[in-house]
Amino acid sequence: MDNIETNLITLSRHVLHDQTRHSNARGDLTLLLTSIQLGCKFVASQVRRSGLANLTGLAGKTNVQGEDVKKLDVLANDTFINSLKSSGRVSVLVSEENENEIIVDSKGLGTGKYAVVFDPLDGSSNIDAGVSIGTIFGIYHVSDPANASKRDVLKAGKEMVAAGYAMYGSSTTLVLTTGNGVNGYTLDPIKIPERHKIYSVNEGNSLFWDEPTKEYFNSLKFPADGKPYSARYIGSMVADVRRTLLYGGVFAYPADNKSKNGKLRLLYECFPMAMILEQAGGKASTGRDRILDIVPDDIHARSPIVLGSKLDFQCGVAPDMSDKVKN
Ligand code: P6P
Repeated sequence: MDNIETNLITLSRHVLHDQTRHSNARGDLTLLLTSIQLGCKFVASQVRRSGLANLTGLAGKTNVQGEDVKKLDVLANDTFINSLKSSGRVSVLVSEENENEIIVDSKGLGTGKYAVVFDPLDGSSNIDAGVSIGTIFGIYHVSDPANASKRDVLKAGKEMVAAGYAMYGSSTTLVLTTGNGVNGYTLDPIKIPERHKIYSVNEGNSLFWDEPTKEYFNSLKFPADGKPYSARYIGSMVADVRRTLLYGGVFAYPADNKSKNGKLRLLYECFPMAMILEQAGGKASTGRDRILDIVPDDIHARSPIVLGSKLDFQCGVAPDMSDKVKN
């Protein structure tokens, strides 16, 4: 019989162990993360069944972003809202699928001491193509649950206490940081490689890019050393960021003259991924400023984003872009 590990370290056990570092830890974050994990497991099972259970295709609705909402989107959103509410540990929820924040009355249920911002099914436009899609989430502490409001999430990304994503692909992986490094669901510590010649951006937008952005990507495609970067772009942020986290390189969704602030949402796409990348030893910038220093002015605010390996930020970039990206 192989020497099979029987001392199983689950996500809950790992986080509980990690959380006991904090003297006032009472297991609230562990319980909250367990409710998120439960939601991810259920959504993963539905994504796997989606072709069979007629869960793909449009649900005949559009979300606050005006995007066609697919049935799995609705199911994922409802699943996470219900799972988070029943944890009794949240008092504010912000979802990409809901125009307004959701204030939760946790009285009698629990402490309500957290706010969760999430994209329940990121990359959902790829569902029918079988591309890996996922859930992205960030967690803020709520100082006064009895008077919770969106002000509890309109705070700099660096004030998040935890962030993570689940990717629903050939297998389901959950990657999480509570500000003490990054761990995968199998709890293998994740560190992004210092460098890898891969760039990941939607070149179809290059017509609309400003000059520094064009120069930056040209410096990767036509480098002085004659060894260009490889292009990899899936169009599902969770899948593109996961590849960047595991292999290295850079992922970007720059601003352009079509989308002045880029396309990706600051609170529940850029912040969680920025926190994960920094905790894994990488960087995350708007192209000018550190993403996690930004204070959002709206729960659905957008931001340009460049994230990835430290050294790929500095190699051969355009002069003015290098000033922007280096921080
Ligand atoms: P584009 C998916 O729709 C998404 O929100 C992210 O997952 C992804 O990174 C981005 O949009 C892709 O956008 O314009 O390249 O199709």
